[in-house]
Amino acid sequence: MRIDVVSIFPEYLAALDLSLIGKARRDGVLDIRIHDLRDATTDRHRTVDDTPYGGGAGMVMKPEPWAQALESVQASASVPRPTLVVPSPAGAVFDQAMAHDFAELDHLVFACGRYEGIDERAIDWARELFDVRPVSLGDYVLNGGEVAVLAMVEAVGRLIPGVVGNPASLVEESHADGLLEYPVYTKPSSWRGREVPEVLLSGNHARIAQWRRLEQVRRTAQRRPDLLSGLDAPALTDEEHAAV
Ligand code: 6GU
Repeated sequence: MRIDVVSIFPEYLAALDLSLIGKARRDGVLDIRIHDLRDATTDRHRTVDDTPYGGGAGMVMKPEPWAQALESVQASASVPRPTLVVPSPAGAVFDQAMAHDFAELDHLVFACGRYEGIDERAIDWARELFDVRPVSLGDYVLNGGEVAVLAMVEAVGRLIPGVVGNPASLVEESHADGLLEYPVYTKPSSWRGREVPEVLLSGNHARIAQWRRLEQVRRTAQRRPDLLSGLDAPALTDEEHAAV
């Protein structure tokens, strides 16, 4: 999979050299290219922003550096119309389903805005070359798209075959089945007066699976009731229903 990130803070994306994503890059599984938006400017000061028409606080990113940077990425694209993700608190909320959708694509491009955002004409213009997707991490405000890109590249990248060593670990995790993950424990079985739940020491795999599933339902009802109402009714057994 090819991923391009355009940013005025390319150093922010250095974290993509680390851990499983970094290994996948070195192995050639992920082709991640980081670009400095200022390289697409032509003036002496490498200007990327200006004051907003209509007034108001803050600065707006000028459209031309974005057009130059995105045109140059598109010229070497691996598909005719790559997907352009524009991180923004005004976007559709990113979730595991969207991560799976993005993981199916051959080429993802991220345009990291800063300040009050990117001149809307640059976003509209980009629709000629890209499938444009404004995407938000959730209902809070970050200073720019870089941290959101780190989160999205990790969420998408780990779904690409060859990035996560053991694909089974993708199956039993939060959101894989619409529920939160069950609690986990490791040795010692008794620690500072706290015991590992007895069922997990029983060796009875059917009982363990049943317990874990019940804990998933309990935890989801407690912490994320919004997720339970989205589940199909038959997804819960009578006992699981009784637990919530
Ligand atoms: Cl994707 N970008 C910015 N700037 N702020 C955010 C966000 C994205 N998601 C939540 N807040």
